[in-house]
Amino acid sequence: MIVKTKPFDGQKPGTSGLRKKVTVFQQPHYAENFIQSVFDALTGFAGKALVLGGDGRFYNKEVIQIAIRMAAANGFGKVIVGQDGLLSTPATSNIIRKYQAFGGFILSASHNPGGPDGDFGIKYNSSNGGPAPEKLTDAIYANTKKISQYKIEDGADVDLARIGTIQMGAMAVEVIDPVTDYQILMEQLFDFDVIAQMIKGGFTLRFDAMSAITGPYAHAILEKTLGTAAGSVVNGTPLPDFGGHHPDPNLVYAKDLYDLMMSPAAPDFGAASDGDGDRNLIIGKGVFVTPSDSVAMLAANAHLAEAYAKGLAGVARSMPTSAALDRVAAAKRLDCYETPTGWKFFGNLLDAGRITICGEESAGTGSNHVREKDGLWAVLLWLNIVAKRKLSVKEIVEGHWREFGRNYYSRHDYEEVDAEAANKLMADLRAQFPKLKGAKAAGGVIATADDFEYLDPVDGSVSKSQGIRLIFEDGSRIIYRLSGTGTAGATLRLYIDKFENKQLGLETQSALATLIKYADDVAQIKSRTGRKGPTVIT
Ligand code: VG1
Ligand code: CO
Repeated sequence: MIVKTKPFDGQKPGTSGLRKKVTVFQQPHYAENFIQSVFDALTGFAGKALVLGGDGRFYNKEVIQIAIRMAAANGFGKVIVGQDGLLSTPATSNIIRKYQAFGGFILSASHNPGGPDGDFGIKYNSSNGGPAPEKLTDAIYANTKKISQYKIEDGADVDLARIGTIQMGAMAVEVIDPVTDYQILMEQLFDFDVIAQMIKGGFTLRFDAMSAITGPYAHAILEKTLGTAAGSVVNGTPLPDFGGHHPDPNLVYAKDLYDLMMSPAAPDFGAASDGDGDRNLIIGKGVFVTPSDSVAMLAANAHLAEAYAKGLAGVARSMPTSAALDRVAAAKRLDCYETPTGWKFFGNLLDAGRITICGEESAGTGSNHVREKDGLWAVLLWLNIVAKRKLSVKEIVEGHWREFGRNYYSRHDYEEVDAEAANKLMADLRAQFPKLKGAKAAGGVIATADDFEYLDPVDGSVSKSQGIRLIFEDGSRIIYRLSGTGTAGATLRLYIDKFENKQLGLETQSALATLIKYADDVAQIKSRTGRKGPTVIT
């Protein structure tokens, strides 16, 4: 049936899909309008397959049913959906690729909180398994502003608890186990025997699934297959409100894990993932591995795992991610690309075979095995490396710093600040930065001051205004940008990166103190936002 509707506030393409408060999505026709706006931006899907899944957050169940009915009415031949409407982001990417689907929807607001007062989101991924590129998100956004109708089938809800295939009109609905295909892929990439041996030998770990989607995957892979002790996966049942927590694996929201890992009772390895399973937090006994370091260390050691034994084609990092990866690339003579924030920018490089491993400072790491960042993949690669090298995480981290030097790195988030004040801050910085070039500041000289612009080397597209950078002569960097994933006010992110090859054991915030102070002086963050300090420091 065809339902008449009106253009709606579909939001400019963000870092990752459409993200809004649950209460916004609950407005009549809201989810339908967005889904139809996506379908209207696509061509050639008649009779093809669409993959559907979500991270289990509040409203997942409702929107999955809407999406199935709309896929049928719009002429898809088949929907492949995770049991109970569940699929992690990397698992969705894998299923799209493996079954050559036309694309897929992931229902998630990722690391944002869930529940009736929390956030909801819809991401569309294309046939390569990756987030819709900017061209497509622009077209979707344009459709949201002119939509007048959507197509949806009538009828009862599909029973998503039962694995198997049923028909909805001319369309097949195949309900699959969310874990099986993902686990098969992981077993192909990594030396499960070597990891299992290490675990048998007494290696202990804790994985915190944060009551989000990775629970079922971690139970199956870590506990049941690799043999970690029962209970080593905690918060392993996906809950609609994530147990009231923020499913963001950082030092604030995964504090219990951090505290454990710094205590005498620490297991050998600690890790966590986010709402939709694409992020990873890695903490060794007594050592937190910053995500920027983690991608560099994984790139340096990846050849120890089966899938990467032949070496890497190249690597990439998002612009605000520390330059630790660049040092590994230089030593190994690999191309190293610098992209804007957001996984969609890695897609072309991966598809073109120019890179094998890539990552973001926001705890996203991944490879060419799918087209999304992948939390459990990073955990398994770390375990594979630890098992092969027979060293602790701490020994690997410290050895890496001795070999490559250390990039002290931190991100300061000012969450949900007044949007107008944040926009003004950025506008004033943009007006000011040409004057900063050549300035003596924070004990150094500013060599470059600009607004990051990316020229995609594969398709030639240009993305402007991706963050203001102050780059010092010694390579230290201060970066300011506004988040594209928040749902209330604005979130200002300040990133600080400083290379050091002598003093390797400093405390991060003190090592960066001069740069941090200068960053605030230039942008007047505290006075303009009215905040005494950042909401989250990573
Ligand atoms: C944040 C991170 C970015 C990440 C994005 C989506 O974006 O900084 O690195 O790709 O979230 O991650 P922003 O625009 O808020 O800085 V996920 O795990 O929320 O899909
Ligand atoms: Co995520």
